[in-house]
Amino acid sequence: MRKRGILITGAAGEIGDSLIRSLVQQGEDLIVSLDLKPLGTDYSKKVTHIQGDLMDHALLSRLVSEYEIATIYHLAALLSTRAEFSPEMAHQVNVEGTLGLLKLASEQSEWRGEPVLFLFPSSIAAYGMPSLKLKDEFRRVREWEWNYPTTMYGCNKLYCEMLGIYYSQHYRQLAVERPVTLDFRGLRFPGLVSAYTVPSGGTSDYGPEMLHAAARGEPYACFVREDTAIPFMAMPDAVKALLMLANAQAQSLTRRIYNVTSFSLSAADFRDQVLKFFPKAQISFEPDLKRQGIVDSWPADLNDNDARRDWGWKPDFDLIRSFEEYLVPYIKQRYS
Ligand code: AKB
Repeated sequence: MRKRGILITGAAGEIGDSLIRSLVQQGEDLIVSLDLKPLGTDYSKKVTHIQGDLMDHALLSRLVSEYEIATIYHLAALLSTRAEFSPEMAHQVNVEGTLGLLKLASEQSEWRGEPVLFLFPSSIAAYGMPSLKLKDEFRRVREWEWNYPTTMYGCNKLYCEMLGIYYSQHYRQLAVERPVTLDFRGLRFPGLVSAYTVPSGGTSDYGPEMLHAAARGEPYACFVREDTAIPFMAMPDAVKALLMLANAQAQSLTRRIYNVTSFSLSAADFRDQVLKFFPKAQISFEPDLKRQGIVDSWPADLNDNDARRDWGWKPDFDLIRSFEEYLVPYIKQRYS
């Protein structure tokens, strides 16, 4: 008999680390994690880590021969800045990797006679505001607005959202018998900030980089202008959103892709928060015009009313609580 478990791809990344921690705390005892890298934390018998490539079809086949996968958290992705340096590779990982996993989840749904739950973190990068004037005018964007991404990563995320909806609702639509299809649910995240990990390869990274540099006592040159505004969220809320959406009743969902957010602020406001807790921090602004262009194309804020209405979404950490009760205490501990 196969063992029934949860699959987490990109498990050694920022979200993976916190998600596994929460799932283990909740008593999940069969988690299969997949990543090119080893896991940062040892979860002993709770997590079976496979160090390997998502694109390795033989590996995925072996995986499903051993495990009955009921839920997939597909976190593996090349983020926005890194993806611009190797767009075709980003497409391979972000799109083909997702497609392979959607196919696997579809087959598993049919085998089980029950939908595999497929959780997909998407991003503010799926939006593309055409100008700063419009960004300022239309601040809290809805899910269906301004879907004109300007980065490979954003294009990949938006397309994979559509693929997920296709595999959930229209897969094999011409077949005589409707197959049991997977249950795809996606979240458009703002920039995420963790107390434990520093992101790499993203363009919202200036926020967490500023904070971690201050905690380490290192100077930081921020690569965007002071007035640059995007939404952010503390990592525990990102994990909470994923788990809430995974546990939401299918009947209560009116969409498959939901915005979620916590607080929106400018890079100067972010600096001011950091200075409140690390008054000696040396933070300067040296905008990189190219990366600035990417952040300028992202909305200043997200409208997450649908998530609030459909499955009761509400962040635990607003700006003040994020810094006072999560980021600063744990970061201080980390670097002390
Ligand atoms: C990135 O900067 O690429 C990510 C994102 C906003 O999805 N953090």
